[in-house]
Amino acid sequence: MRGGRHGGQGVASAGSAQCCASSGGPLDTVDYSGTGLAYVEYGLDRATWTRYLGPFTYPQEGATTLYYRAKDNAGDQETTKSQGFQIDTRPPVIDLAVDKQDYTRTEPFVVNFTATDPAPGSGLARASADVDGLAVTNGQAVGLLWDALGVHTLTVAAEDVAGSKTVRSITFSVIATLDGLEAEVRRLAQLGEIKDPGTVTSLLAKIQAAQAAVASGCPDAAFHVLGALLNEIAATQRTWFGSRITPRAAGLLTSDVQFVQARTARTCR
Ligand SMILES: [Ca+2]
Repeated sequence: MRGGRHGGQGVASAGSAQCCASSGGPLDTVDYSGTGLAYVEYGLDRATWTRYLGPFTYPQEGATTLYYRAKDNAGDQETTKSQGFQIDTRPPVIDLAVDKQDYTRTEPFVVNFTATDPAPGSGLARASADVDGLAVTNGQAVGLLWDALGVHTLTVAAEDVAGSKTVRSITFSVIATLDGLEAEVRRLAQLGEIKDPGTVTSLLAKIQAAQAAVASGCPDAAFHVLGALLNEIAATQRTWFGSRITPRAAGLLTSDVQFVQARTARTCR
């Protein structure tokens, strides 16, 4: 920022750096005396002065005031000026966490993060979050019913007033379990994705049979019951039974039953 009053002496002006991320600042000078500029000096108080030789670094963060003045070769010294600055050298801090690593489809994933700008800083300007690129808000319960099995990512981005940015991510997984399958069938029935009450009853019976087999220490039986469950789901997609489970629900159940089956040991103890 070049400026200053017009008088018979050297005049210095400070570069504007409100809420700057950088801790340096220029001082421009104009000599109106015709004798030439002797020097410009600056200080953080009105007592200690440093000759200005070029861009310099501020020693402190937060709100600070720069004092500066010029002197020409005629010995005229400018009245001390000052410029307020808000110096911010640290980016925002993001804390984020997941309640647990693995979620079944019917369990809500709750977005949980904090974003702050370390004091004394310029303050937090904005923060945003997304799960796999879809915007979410802090505290939001994100439904996972139709998400793919596997790893998903919560990403949080924050920016302070000075323009410093921080991005952090954390991952969680959507998995399938026997108990989760039972809840999933019930949820899909509530949503009308499984339309036939008899099909709901039959699917639940097989899942419960598999649960009983696992509970009795015989996962081999569970493996075969899950195979029968897959056959039943596939059968609903043939023309004759096509209306009993929507194709997308059938695809979801198939992938989840296969997921559980693959993790069910085939050796009966
Ligand atoms: Ca900051």
